[in-house]
Amino acid sequence: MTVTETQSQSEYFEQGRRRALALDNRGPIRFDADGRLHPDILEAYDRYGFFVFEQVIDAVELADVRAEVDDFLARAPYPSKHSPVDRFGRPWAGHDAAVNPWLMAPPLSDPDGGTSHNNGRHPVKMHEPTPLVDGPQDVPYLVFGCLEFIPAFLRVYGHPGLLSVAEAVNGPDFTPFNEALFVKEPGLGPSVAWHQDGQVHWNSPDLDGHTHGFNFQVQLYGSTPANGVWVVPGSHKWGKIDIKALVEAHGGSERIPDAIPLVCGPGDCTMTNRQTLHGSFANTSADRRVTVNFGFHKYRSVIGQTGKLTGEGNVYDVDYIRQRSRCIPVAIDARAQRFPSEPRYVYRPCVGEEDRNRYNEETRSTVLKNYNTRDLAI
Ligand SMILES: O=C(O)CCC(=O)C(=O)O
Repeated sequence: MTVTETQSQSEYFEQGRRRALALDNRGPIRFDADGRLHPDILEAYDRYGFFVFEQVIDAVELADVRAEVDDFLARAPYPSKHSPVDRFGRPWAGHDAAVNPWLMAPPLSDPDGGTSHNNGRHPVKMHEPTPLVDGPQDVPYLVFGCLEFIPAFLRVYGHPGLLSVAEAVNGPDFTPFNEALFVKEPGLGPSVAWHQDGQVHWNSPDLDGHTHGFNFQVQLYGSTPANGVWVVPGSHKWGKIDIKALVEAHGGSERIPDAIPLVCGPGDCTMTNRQTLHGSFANTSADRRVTVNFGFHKYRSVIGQTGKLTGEGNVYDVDYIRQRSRCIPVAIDARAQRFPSEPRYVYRPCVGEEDRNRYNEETRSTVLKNYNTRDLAI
């Protein structure tokens, strides 16, 4: 990258930050007098396709989650994705799981842009800066199966405020999607090329701005223009976008002019519509980003569908969805065991099944073990 390119990148980042902070789509999770999610939040989310919830996770819980996540990340394959061991010579975590937890790529690379991965949804390659430090051959950028492997992640998943938001947006019978960590270590973190997440409903006559669900991203260290996700506001209502043509229309630059970065402090949580055009740059900054990422769907968007992406080929019938959704009450119970005085969220589809869905040895084996072979990816 030349000096001029670097300068214009920092200008782009700074302008993005100013535009992000000027939007009226951030604040705490708020409810109205009837206990419903505040309509201003729903309206702003519907308009922009994303919302930044501030200070969702407090400092005590954040310390818990950071420690457990770091323990887990230390057990990644090292120094390359082909290594049978972690950096301490132990077999890497999850080596016997049904789904390999570790998606790894060379530092600052773009593993998906311009490839056919994920059904070709990342058509344009991002700039791949040269790393300034000697790092391992591959670094983890996406980690799957986190409800099983990281109990503190499971407890965040059972957060009553976030689950109430999911209900307000997707209805009381909302379902899981999948759960992962996004990891962008300073000077190493790979990029995620521009894409829309949705796969199955683009040509459906019932498609609306919310058909493919949304992702929550809880930020453990915050998120900046340099290491965070960028979103084109309102693009969740544009249908399937010709991303290649859009980038070409901007002179082939990956710095899409209308995009806005998700600027967050530690403990903030964004909600981003999966139909938005979004992506993130290779992290050449000095700031770490580690994101607890989990999504939710409307029941009617998943029932009867055949899985794409992580649930590839699976048929989402009533029993499949029911079993996968049990992760929600198990997470609620795990959270209640750690924070007994906090109000519990009541997940309507599993009311009456509380005993069966306690967080204990049995559900760790019957609900959480390899639970992500049943992702609801659409
Ligand atoms: O966190 C990131 O960098 C990318 C997130 C993303 O693209 C996604 O969740 O689809």
